[in-house]
Amino acid sequence: MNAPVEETLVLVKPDGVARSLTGEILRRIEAKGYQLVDIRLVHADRDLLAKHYEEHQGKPFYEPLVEFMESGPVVAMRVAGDRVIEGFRMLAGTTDPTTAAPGTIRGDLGRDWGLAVQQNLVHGSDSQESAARELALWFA
Ligand code: RTP
Ligand code: MG
Repeated sequence: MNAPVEETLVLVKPDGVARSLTGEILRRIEAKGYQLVDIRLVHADRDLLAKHYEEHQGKPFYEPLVEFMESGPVVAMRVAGDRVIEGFRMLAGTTDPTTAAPGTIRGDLGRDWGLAVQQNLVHGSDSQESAARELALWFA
């Protein structure tokens, strides 16, 4: 029997929505061959963000990260495909947009703005456990 198709949570962060890059980001996801299963615009509150970023609580960038993420709407997407968790993180590129490889979302479209936290356009779940937990939070 085939394994069920994998799903991941993609967020277009407030900087991506504000810069009208949602369409460009979704275009890259679809062009890669992944399938959009569900999508919603969410203005996340602190409670949701605290749960989403619980692994980062206590780190120096945690508070600026939560402030950034609640500064405007985000677009949450449920995206499906074989090995989509790893595949989307390759599309996104590494965390720091200044050094993310050209060809990636962060490398092509992001840069450092000298702010307290990396504004890097997108989030993608980093494991099957994270994906299940995060999809349940954002698509409750
Ligand atoms: P994400 O969770 O958003 O997909 O990104 P990631 O795995 O590449 O990065 P992670 O280590 O999980 O960090 C979560 C988000 O926190 C912000 N961050 N800023 N030193 C910094 O300024 C710093 N470190 C992390 C970024 O927005 C990062 O995506
Ligand atoms: Mg992460």
